[in-house]
Amino acid sequence: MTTIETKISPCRPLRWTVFCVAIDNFGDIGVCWRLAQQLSSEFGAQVELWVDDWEALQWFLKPLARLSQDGESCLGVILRHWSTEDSIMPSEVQRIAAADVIVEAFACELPVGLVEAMSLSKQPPLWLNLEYLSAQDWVRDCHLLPSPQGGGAGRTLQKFFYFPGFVEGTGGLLREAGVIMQHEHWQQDLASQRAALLVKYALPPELLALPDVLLLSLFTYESPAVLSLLDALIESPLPTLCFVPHGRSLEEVARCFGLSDLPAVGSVLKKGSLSIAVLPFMSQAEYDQLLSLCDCNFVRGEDSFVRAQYAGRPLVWHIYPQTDDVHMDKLAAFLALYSGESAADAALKSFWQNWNQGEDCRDLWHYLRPQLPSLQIQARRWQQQMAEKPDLVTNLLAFYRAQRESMPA
Ligand code: TRH
Repeated sequence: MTTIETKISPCRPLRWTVFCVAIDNFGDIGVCWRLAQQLSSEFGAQVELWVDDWEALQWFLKPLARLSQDGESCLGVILRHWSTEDSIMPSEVQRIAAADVIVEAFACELPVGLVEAMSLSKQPPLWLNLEYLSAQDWVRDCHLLPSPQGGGAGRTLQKFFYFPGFVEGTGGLLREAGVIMQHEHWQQDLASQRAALLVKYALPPELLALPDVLLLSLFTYESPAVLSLLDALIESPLPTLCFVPHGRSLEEVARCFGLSDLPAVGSVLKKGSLSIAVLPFMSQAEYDQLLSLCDCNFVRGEDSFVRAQYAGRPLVWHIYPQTDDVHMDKLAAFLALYSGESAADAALKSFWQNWNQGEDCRDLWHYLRPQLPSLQIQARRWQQQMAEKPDLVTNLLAFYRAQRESMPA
């Protein structure tokens, strides 16, 4: 464990407070929960994570069998419940204002009273706005830009924009130490790891019996494109086993199989060449393992998208849809970094385009599937490339140190 030294007190652990508002789905909390755990477990920081959507947080804790009450600690992180409307208790405000670093995730806006207390503090915390991930060029220009904030009665504070990213000049990606080694370990003996996965989720071992069965994981938003993929898998002459964790993709599965209710966790559905196994919402570590063991992963949003890259497997990204198709520019920016000019790349690009425009992907899947071995090599190359870059927390801590050193003693 590395303890980051500070000018203030060289031996004490740093105090971090992370504020998160869940806009929707799981990604906002997923990212903050990951960040908080890494700060605590790898850098010995004291971390408080304030989350507005307590129920959404429990989805992450349930697989760890650790449902938490406000103020309890889980995996070294103190979990707190807040709401943007209610102010935080004055006694809490003073304590939080004395943190070393305060992160407002995804521009969630700190309580006014806290900002005031920070501006009055002798040494205000480093204040960061952790932004959404994008591969677009402008990210480099905006990363670490300061934004002066009036502190009411106190001094003007600087808030810094912190942009994650894939290239130098950005904040990097969240990546715990050892995550790539972990994938290598899982992938060393694929057959037995896959068999153990079925046992773990009480699924019939015959699901793996068909020769050359292709393993997929499906974690997407609802879309007619998902339905067209399922149709393609059904009609294909080659067998597929598709794992669907609890979530929105099950809507399309139910539609495809003509079910009036969503299939329950543990269900196995079969049609044509397709078998579907419904999994529970797993812990983040268990989900990583699933990504590692599948031949191709359909992922979405931000965090599952990054985790699929660490798994070193071909992936299809269902990007979070935004108004005016802004997300399509984001998609193109990532593809420009990730893919090249080969036939496999062309198949991947066409698939991602149609997938994200909700178009029919049936024929495109039949074109993509034979390209998976080439895409596997490329995915592995990209995994190694990402693994060589400093991770987001390491970069954050370097920025913290630089800021503190630049301050008058
Ligand atoms: O859930 P997402 O769609 O999240 C987000 C949010 O919608 C957010 O508002 C939006 O801005 C952002 O996307 C771009 O997808 P994401 O980011 O992949 O988050 C899912 C999290 O859930 C991630 O941390 C992985 C985790 N997860 C598990 O822990 N267990 C599971 O079984 C599964 C399927 C996922």
